Amino acid sequence: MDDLKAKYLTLIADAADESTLEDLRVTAVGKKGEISLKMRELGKMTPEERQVAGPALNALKDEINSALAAKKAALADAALDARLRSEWLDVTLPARGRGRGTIHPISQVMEEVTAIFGELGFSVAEGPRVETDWYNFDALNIPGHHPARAEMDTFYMHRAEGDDRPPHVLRTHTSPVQIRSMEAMGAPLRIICPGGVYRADYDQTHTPMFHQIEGLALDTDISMANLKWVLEEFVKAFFEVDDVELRFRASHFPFTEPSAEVDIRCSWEGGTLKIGEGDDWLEILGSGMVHPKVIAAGGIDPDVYQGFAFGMGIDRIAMLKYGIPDLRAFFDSDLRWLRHYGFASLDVPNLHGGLSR
Ligand code: 2U9
Repeated sequence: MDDLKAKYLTLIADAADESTLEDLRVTAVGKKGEISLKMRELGKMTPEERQVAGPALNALKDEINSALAAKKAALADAALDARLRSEWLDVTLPARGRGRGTIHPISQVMEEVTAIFGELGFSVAEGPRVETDWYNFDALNIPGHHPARAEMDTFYMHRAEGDDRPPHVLRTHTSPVQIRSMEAMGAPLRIICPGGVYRADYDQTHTPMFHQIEGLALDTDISMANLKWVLEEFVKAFFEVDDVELRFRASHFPFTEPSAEVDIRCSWEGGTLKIGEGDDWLEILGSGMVHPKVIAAGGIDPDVYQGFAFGMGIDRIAMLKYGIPDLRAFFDSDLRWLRHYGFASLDVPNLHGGLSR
């Protein structure tokens, strides 16, 4: 028994890895191992012999099991030490320039527009992208039968079987945010609402998700003249030009009356766009005086308050300002495109430091 003990304790001490250790466990104390076989021989012994050999074999088995457990723990410690030595990271090293991210042109333009309207006293309001049809349509004077409801190529959400309520929609414009803001804050109110909107449309100039910024100003003495001045200030600041001519063309939207589409004077000489000079006109946004029914839908008295609203596509004005030819590339996540058209992450746009630098 002393020989057995010496043999196994030496083998265990010399085991180099866990699988050798497991093999040793099987040969020594496994079901058909050497110690187990010896234990089976106890039956053939005299009671006196058994009284001596039995406890001695049990003690040997315990001792070998403890040695196995201790060696297993020591091997695991050594393996962890080796891993810690090989897998190290110097957190004081400078970041790698190659993987530096950029600000997407849509985010950049949203920041620019927000900075401009911030200076003009507008604050930013946000709301849900999944809307009820009341906030997205009815409150904006677009009732069930209205053609605009079909024209907007709405994405409808699925309702459970037997649930007869009208389905939720993916908002087709950011206008429901203005209704929610009117309800929450009342008048007077000056807000802009930037964000993603959804329409089931896909071709060279349309993507199923795109971005808008809409604005709303409500007070007791607001007219189209205020709208015109605000939009002129915006266009000059956004396109970074000293002067620009705006053209208001009569139009029609359900939520504004009167309504106007706004063009800016420009030239396209040699394929490059110049804002503020030339003989061409470029449509950049839609606008108007908020329809009294819409003011009432927001819980505000239209006999006391009136105001203007406008809306523009961020993706479109980003393409115009930064000479981006294809709308669909905005959503391709192509790293080469993002590095080319992206903006440095720490250059937050502001009017004093230059919007786009
Ligand atoms: C409320 C009241 C009025 C927002 C407006 C437009 C005109 C407009 C389009 C521009 C390009 C959408 O992205 S686009 O296709 N928008 O022409 N939007 S007035 O009027 C509102 C909004 C909310 C409560």
